[in-house]
Amino acid sequence: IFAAVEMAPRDPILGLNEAFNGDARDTKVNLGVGVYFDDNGKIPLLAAVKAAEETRLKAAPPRGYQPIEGPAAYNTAVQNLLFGKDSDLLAAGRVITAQAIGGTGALKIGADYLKRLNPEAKVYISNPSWENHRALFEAAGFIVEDYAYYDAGTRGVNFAGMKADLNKMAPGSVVLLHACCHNPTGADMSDAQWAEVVGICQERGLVPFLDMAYQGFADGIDADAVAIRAFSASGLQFFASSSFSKNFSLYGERVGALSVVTASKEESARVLSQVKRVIRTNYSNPPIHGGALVAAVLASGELRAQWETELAGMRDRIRAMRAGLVDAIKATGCAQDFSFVAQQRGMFSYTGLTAAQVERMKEEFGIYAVSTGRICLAALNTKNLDYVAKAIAAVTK
Ligand code: PLP
Ligand code: TYF
Repeated sequence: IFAAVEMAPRDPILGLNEAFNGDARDTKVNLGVGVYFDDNGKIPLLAAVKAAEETRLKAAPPRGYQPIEGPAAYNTAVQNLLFGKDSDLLAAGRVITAQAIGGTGALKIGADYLKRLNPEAKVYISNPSWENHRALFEAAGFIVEDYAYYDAGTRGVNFAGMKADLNKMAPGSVVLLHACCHNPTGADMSDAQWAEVVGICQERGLVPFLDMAYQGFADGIDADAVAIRAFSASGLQFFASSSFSKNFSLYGERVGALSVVTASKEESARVLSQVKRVIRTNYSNPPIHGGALVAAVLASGELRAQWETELAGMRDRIRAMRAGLVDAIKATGCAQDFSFVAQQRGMFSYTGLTAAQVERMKEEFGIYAVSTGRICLAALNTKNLDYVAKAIAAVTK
């Protein structure tokens, strides 16, 4: 039965990890995958998470099935982070949330549900976007196209191009938007631009799907929710996927959520019933552990404050690495100006390095980046910063 099976292509980002792990050089640096490392190059276990975990281990709760949509305590905590705890939408019962298996699982549940809801719709993702966006929506049966987003000339958002593309979309089209910390470019829209996007979605009857994988990594928890809050204030209905992989450093626990904003409390009940049906036929109900830790941290005044401090620490360290990289490249005498790296937001930078330059970084220096020139700033630290800067200067000479 498997004789004719072809080898599937490797994930371009996760595949880099395998190559990196096989590299024997002790100076090697992995700027490929989007994971936050601390200054010692380790994935942190946040102290707030550790404390919640210790309490939970002591309590040794039984492991029954969870509700299909996950526990209310978790889902309410997610809603408060995304929409703000004083949100009118929440008070009106216009938001439903289901725990999901990471942000990826949330996108998958949302995509499957949208396919049932509106099978003929087209899905639009930014150009460029996270690779898996296209794959997830195509796997759900949609035709996926892209809208203009990144402007390599300004290293910012090609907003005129984006608006022109949004204005061409048929009513009912699904528009996937990165809520903050755009992956892979690091280029985000301004508040005023978000307001315009909301207006176009409203005028054209588009279905916004906001993907929030990095809340707290740009400016702060509420500041990074500006897109969600703008859509919330518009009266539109929309989807939001969210993830605690990055901001709780819980990657492998697979903790995320799908939220859907509906027109009314009554509509919410019907939509939730359908989302539950999608979940039931995928994996029945979500795992307990990671979500319980997040819910416990967010429910405790003390642990929440500790988490916010730790999150700010991650955010500040990435910012320091951005500034440090710009300075260190400049200090090599490199002719090219990299100051844009300090303006970009979140974990990533589209450096403008070509595929050939990325290849040289790997071959000559053992520094791994995505072939598109994307690097993860959160993998830089005070020990490897100068080495990476010298490599960039060398390959761009
Ligand atoms: N969406 C974007 C834009 C991402 O960068 C990621 C990265 O991991 C995800 C979703 C998926 O998050 P998770 O690892 O929680 O599945
Ligand atoms: O873009 C990244 O590096 C992260 C991690 O299939 C990731 O979002 C990358 C690829 C993938 C899953 C997660």
